[in-house]
Parts: sequence; structure tokens; C-alpha cells
Amino acid sequence: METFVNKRSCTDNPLTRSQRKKIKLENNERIKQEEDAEEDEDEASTEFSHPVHWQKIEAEGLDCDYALLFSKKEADHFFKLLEEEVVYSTGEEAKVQVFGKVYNIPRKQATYGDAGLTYTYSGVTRSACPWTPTLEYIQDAVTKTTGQTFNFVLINRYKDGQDHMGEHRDDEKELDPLCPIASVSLGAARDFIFRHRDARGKQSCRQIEPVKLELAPGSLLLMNQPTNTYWYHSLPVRKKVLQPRINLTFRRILLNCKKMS
Ligand SMILES: O=C(O)CCC(=O)C(=O)O
Repeated sequence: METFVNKRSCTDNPLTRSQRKKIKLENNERIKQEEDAEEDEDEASTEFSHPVHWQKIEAEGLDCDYALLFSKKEADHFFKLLEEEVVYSTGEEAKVQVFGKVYNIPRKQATYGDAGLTYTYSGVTRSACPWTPTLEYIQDAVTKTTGQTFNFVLINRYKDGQDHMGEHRDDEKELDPLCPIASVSLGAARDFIFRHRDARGKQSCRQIEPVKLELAPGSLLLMNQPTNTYWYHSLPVRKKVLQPRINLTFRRILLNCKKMS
């Protein structure tokens, strides 16, 4: 049987050159695919995954956890993105009712969350706008860090230290009592004060020291049960603060409180 042996030299055969060219093109294509895969991997690894160092804050009936969730650089980045994405309330939703009187709120507010959810506080019902990409990312980071799921976020924007929030408790019936309220701060650092319900005002029946914190940009404060039963919290005026701040309080609204359509 005759065996055909190809003895063509590597240099003088044009077919070999075109084969080489083909192999080179295939190699280039493979390298590009590998680079694309690496890029995808890099993007995937930007998913939130780093551990945080928790600090416990405790007093009679007060149970909070505080940690730096994001670096200052990350916090600044999210602040900028939220400045572009968040649409703040106007009209009735930008007001509060206290003892039947309607007031403008001394800050801007917005509410985002799962479809159909509403949240009523200070006499005004607010509907959830659909999650934005940045809010979803931060929500996911809070869930990965705390193991808790949230379906709603209240956003407060303070243009400077004149904007503030008065003493109140987050104890509305819509809130799942088993879920902590997770408060993420971006932008300027601000003081945050807890005051025990029995130690408020001149007529207070007990002397209990307020608990004062500074909420740093990138921080996460978890208000666990029963904090909001016994303690009021506020973000007081601080005239020396000239920079804006955004605060996000992630909450779990009970589903039987969903708006009926
Ligand atoms: O801006 C803050 O840190 C306070 C927010 C707050 O008290 C609330 O959302 O109930």
C-alpha cells in the first residue's frame, strides 16, 4: 500500500503560510475571549463581599450595631450616583402633619421599594418608587452584611447642617418588628442622638443619659428591637456642617400592609 507523506517545507509552501495566518487569527481570538472572560470576572468581583467590624451600642432598652460598610471613596461614589438617580418628593408627600397641622419638612425625602408598597408616617402616606441600580446595590450590600432582607428604603437628603430631623420613633404598624432598621449614611458626617422616652422634656420622670453618635460617611447603623419602643432618635441642626448628606433607612414593610389596587 502506498503511503502518502507530505514533505513540503515550512517556508516555501503558500498553504502553510495561510494555515499559520489562520492559527494566528484563532490565537488572537482566543486571547481576546480570555481577556473578556477576565473582565467579566473582575466585574463580578465588584459585588459587595467584604466583612465589616461591628461595634455594639447598648443601653437600657437600646440595642444597636454600628460598622463602616463602605470606604469614604465608595461612599462618595454612591453619593454622586444617588444625586443623579433619586427623585425627591414634592407636594403633599414632602410635608408632615403634627397634631393636625401641616409643615414642610426641613430636608428632602424620597421612598423606594418593592412594587405596591406604601409607608405612612407623620400623617402622610408615601408610595415606593421602583428600586434604582445604586439603591439595589446598597440594599444587597446591607443584606449580605446583616443577613436581613428589606423591601423598602426611606431616603433623607440634608443640604447642609441646617436641615435636620426632629425626635421620633420608627414604630409604625407597617414595619416588621422582627427586622432591624438599617441606616446607611453618605456625605457629611452628622451627629445622631437617642433619647429615652422617660427622659424627654422638662417633666421627664427619669434621668437617663442620651446616647450620642456621629454617623460617618459609609457607616451602617442597625437599630434592633426593642430600641424603637423605648428610644426616640433625632438628627439635630449643626450649623457648622456645610456639606450635604444622604441617609438611607432600609426597612421591611409587612406585606399585608401592601396597597390594595
Ligand atoms: O438621617 C438620619 O440619620 C436619620 C434618619 C431617621 O431618623 C429616619 O429615617 O427615621
